Amino acid sequence: MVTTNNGGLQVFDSQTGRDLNRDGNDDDGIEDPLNAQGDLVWEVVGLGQTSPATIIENGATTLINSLGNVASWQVWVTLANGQVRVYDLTTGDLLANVAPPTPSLADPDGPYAPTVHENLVAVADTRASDQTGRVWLIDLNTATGINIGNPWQITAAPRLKQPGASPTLGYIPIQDSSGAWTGWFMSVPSRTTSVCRRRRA
Ligand SMILES: [Ca+2]
Ligand SMILES: [Ca+2]
Repeated sequence: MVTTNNGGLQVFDSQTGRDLNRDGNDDDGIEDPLNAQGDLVWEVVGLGQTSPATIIENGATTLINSLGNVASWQVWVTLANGQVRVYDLTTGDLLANVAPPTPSLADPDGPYAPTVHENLVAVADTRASDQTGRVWLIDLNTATGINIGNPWQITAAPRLKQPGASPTLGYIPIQDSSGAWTGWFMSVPSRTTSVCRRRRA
């Protein structure tokens, strides 16, 4: 079980009384107080405001943890500064830290969890430079920003307002009688009130 709060990320063993690493001690990872309600396995503190976590299993990942193993189980979170961090679910190792194409504006309702769709990860934020909504993409397998000569991003699009939640990606049927489901779509909920850059005193 993975939780996030204003300070960071916590990973608990979802079944208390289970010995995850079979070392004879049910209290896995971080040693918990005697009467602790849960079994905290690892945590990261000091992250600041953090999005909900996106947990994935990806056998095709190229990311390797500190034990030298393929890091198939991963925790993806977005930080308030727009960076996306990828952690190994089992060890807590930081596997990748992916910066947005250009700085993003802190959003009091955000940041929003990365959305995984097939081999892509989509991140919605507000661009700091012009305060417009943006979606940018990360390669799921390598945890590097998608670059097509320039970083792949939708931004400064009149219909793409400042986001109010994570994007949704999917397919829609193409109306050409082929029956193919090849139309790719992305939907991004807009916020009702704009995020404004804070004035410096
Ligand atoms: Ca345990
Ligand atoms: Ca523990």
